[in-house]
Amino acid sequence: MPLRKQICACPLDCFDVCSLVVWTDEEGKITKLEGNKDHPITKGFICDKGRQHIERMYSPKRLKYPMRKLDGRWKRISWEDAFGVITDKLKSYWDRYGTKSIALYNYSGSNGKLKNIENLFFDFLGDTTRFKGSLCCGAGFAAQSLDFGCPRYHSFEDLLNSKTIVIWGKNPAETSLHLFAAVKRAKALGSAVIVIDPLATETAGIADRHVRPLAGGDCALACAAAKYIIEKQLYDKAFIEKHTDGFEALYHYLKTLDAAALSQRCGVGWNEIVELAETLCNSKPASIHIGFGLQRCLFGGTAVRSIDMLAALSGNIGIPGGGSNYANAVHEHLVWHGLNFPERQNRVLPRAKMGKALKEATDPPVKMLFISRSNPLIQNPNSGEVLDAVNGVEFKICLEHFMTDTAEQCDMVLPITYFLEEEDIIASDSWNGYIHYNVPCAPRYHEARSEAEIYTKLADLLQLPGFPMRAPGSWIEALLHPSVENGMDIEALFRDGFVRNPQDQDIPWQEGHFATENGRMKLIDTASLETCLSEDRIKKEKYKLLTIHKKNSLHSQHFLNEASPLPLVYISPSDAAVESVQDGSKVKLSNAFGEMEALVCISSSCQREVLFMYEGWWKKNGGSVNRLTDDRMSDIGMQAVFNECTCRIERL
Ligand SMILES: Nc1nc2c(c(=O)[nH]1)N[C@H]1C(S)=C(S)[C@@H](COP(=O)(O)OP(=O)(O)OC[C@H]3O[C@@H](n4cnc5c(=O)[nH]c(N)nc54)[C@H](O)[C@@H]3O)O[C@H]1N2
Ligand SMILES: Nc1nc2c(c(=O)[nH]1)N[C@H]1C(S)=C(S)[C@@H](COP(=O)(O)OP(=O)(O)OC[C@H]3O[C@@H](n4cnc5c(=O)[nH]c(N)nc54)[C@H](O)[C@@H]3O)O[C@H]1N2
Ligand code: SF4
Ligand SMILES: [Mo]
Repeated sequence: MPLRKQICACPLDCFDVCSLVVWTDEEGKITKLEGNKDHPITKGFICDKGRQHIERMYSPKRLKYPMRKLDGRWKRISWEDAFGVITDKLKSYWDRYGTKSIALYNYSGSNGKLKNIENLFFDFLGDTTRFKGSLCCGAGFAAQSLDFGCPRYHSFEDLLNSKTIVIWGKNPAETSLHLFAAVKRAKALGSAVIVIDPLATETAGIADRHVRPLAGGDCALACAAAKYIIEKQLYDKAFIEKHTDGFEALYHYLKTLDAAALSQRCGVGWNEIVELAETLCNSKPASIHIGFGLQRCLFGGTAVRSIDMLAALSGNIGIPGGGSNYANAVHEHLVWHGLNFPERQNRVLPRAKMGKALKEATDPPVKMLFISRSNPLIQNPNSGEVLDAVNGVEFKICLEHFMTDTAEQCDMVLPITYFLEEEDIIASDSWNGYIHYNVPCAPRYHEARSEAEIYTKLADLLQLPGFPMRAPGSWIEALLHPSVENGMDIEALFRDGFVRNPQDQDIPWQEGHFATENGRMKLIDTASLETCLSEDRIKKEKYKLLTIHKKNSLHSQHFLNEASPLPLVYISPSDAAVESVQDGSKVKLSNAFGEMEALVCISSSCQREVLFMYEGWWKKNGGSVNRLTDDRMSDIGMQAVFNECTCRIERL
């Protein structure tokens, strides 16, 4: 019999940030979890990953105790011993090699804001080694920060005002179910849906028009459409004049570009380009929804900026039902209040080059590595090199729920509480403009502890100078203080479990004032366009390999129970014939970074010479797709370029 009902939010790094209703029985066990009907975005439904939370939380595979690897075997240890070993190691490496021999690698395993205590601890520890840059959305974030001052997303409700909805390099049918539901609702009410994606995704399945550019062809496509708009004098003169900088140069530059060359470069016929341009200008308002997939390439920043330019020229910025929607940077106030941070000269390594960077960091070498909220051996580019580099570090600690491939390579694992066992604030800059409050709903699983407890304890044992000692509850207060100052209704947050961030707006930039230095939108410069458009696009290997996100897993997390003996690779019917492979054929994929085995799935979603795989596969299923991915970085934003990957395919 369900007894207690509480409201929590899903902390997975997903656009939707669902509000959950959680039921706990007399023994304190969670028995039921469902989508909150009262939350304006969740609207009472959640995805399979959300529904699996109870199963994962009580999974026998969950880490129960701190463990240490000794002579290659895992041995249970007490928390006291774990803290003893960690503080001894910290002091010893610190004395022998300096604080920069100690590194923190953390990423996106949870949207819990209190989890950032990891960073806080390291800030007070000393000048250490940290990672910077993005595996996720960095190029586009940097792009919109240049263009608008910061990325902002139109509200969920405002989508219904769009006459045209353009979903560009985004696959919400798999990655954002609530956005997808809203798009379907808008379509039922009469909006036209255009999907721009090299793959025939499930999202493209509902489109009125599916434009299929070559991967990496978005800048050429946007420039081609912009050229048409300029030459036909269709652009929004009033908006351009009043609110933007940089038009004059663009106007002349776009005119000089050759239409046929642009069309060839993006792989989209001129008629289709014209149709896109006409629709954006004549079937307004048009909202563009730019995905994170399309900016994971060398010119990812330029691609997003060129789409922003197109949205501006067509007059779709700052109007109801419009927007060049990418991310929603409204939660920057969720940071600690009243702390005097020490000035730091950390050694900063690029996240996208984790393997190389760790190997090259020799003065001093990294001797001790904390890994938290992440699975870099699976998720980071060029994962073969990441494995080598991580193995080269003397002492590695992983804070986890499960024995992932990364945890398995470490010397100590610490069991972390599940979100339903801890207090936290949940918010994400990717879309949802609400702030959510989580209360502990159930007792902890075995000996799991939260990051807040672990790092506070370590700071105490080390007597870290200046580290602010607080009880977990008062961390939340410090975290919320700046938002309260900013107008957030804290009573509503604690009462309902969520509250809209006052920074979140239905129609960003409606008043014509941008967050840039001079308040005007900055149109992309012609030099950036020229560099991107003149890039040599010769493929290193025959097949382009896109590695995309899967509906039923958040990255590697839900591959925990995956049964397939090998990862699946999707190939077009015509390429399958060329390579003499059938459904289920075992193949080897290879390139200069590495090789892996996979099983073939023939799929008409693929274009000729474009393969796709889902990211997230574990070693037990044949290993990470990132053994093949490129560890260079995008033009801006230090973004990993997973989708630059090309490979050969060979039947085994
Ligand atoms: N179920 C589920 N949901 C998730 C996630 C998950 O792992 N699983 N991850 C979350 C996270 S962290 C993120 S970052 C987001 C990602 O969300 P999305 O951006 O929606 O997802 P991706 O799969 O990265 O890529 C989207 C699309 O980009 C297309 N694409 C690739 N290259 C190009 C290109 O050059 N041009 C164009 N036009 N399209 C291209 C791919 O074919 C793919 O269909 O999803 C979030 N939501
Ligand atoms: N080839 C390819 N690779 C990609 C991508 C791609 O599109 N293609 N996408 C990239 C993107 S967009 C992203 S965001 C990254 C994601 O990269 P990661 O963040 O490394 O990915 P996850 O697999 O989600 O790993 C998170 C881990 O954190 C653990 N975890 C969950 N909650 C907590 C917690 O509260 N505390 C602690 N300590 N741990 C917790 C989970 O069990 C899980 O093992 O992957 C990137 N990798
Ligand atoms: S993974 Fe995303 S869609 Fe699923 S419950 Fe969590 S926030 Fe909602
Ligand atoms: Mo991401």
